[in-house]
Amino acid sequence: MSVDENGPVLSQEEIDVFWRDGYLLIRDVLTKSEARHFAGLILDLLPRDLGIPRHWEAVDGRFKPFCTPGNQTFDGPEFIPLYQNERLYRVMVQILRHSRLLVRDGSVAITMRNDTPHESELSQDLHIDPAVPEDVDEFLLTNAEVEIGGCYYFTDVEPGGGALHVVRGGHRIVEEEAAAAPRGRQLYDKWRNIPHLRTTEVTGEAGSFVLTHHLLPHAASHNRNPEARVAQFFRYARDDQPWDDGERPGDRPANRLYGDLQIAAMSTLGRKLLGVDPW
Ligand SMILES: O=C(O)CCC(=O)C(=O)O
Ligand SMILES: [Fe+2]
Repeated sequence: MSVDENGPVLSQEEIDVFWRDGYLLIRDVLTKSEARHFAGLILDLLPRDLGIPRHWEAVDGRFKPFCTPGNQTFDGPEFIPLYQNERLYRVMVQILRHSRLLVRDGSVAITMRNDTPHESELSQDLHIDPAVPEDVDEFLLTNAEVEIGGCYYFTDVEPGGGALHVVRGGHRIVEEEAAAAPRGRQLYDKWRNIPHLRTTEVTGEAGSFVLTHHLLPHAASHNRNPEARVAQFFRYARDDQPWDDGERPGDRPANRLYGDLQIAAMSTLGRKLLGVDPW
């Protein structure tokens, strides 16, 4: 990885590894102190009395705060720097070979230690979260369709510590199986439960970003360690992403309304990524 402030962030080898494996851990996207800061912001969402709001998810030690019922996007001014992180943007441009990008998601998760024995290390069904809506029958499998997502680790994520699990090279398996079947988007209960693939754990230090292809099968895992895992998810798409029609929750940021404080926190780049200004 380059340390040049304006040059490419990823080497050609890293880009190749991403396309081969469907994922890549990028270290030091944030400094340790930045990572600690954002971990603190998210941990502060937990009520002091640990009364977990009904509209949050809480499964197997994995807490998913919701900003308001039905809305998991945390995009208050304090979170805006993450959406417009220049290093991460440059990575996305290198991977997608397209500079006019839009960012969305911003959901967060806190995974606490959970000692309950389970047969699987996974705490979710193996799944994908593709850019293609569930009611569509076929993936287009074009470059413009590809979204790159993933998450920041704000805490050190060691083995057994609630890391994201992924299927190495699994995006290609999804592409091949979907292309070979009629209504390929609909396989495996819309790819919400993929039964036959084996996963790898993606550990990483605080301040890393785990980059994932939108067709990469993945799942959350149990945290057997004392340290909570704190993460936030983002997705970057080309501005001509064919499915991003603004009709679905969490869709195209152009349709979102931002308040003065959010807009004040946005950089020139952020205003474009968040759809406030046109590219
Ligand atoms: O928390 C994680 O590591 C993965 C979560 C995830 O994939 C999901 O909620 O869709
Ligand atoms: Fe997911």
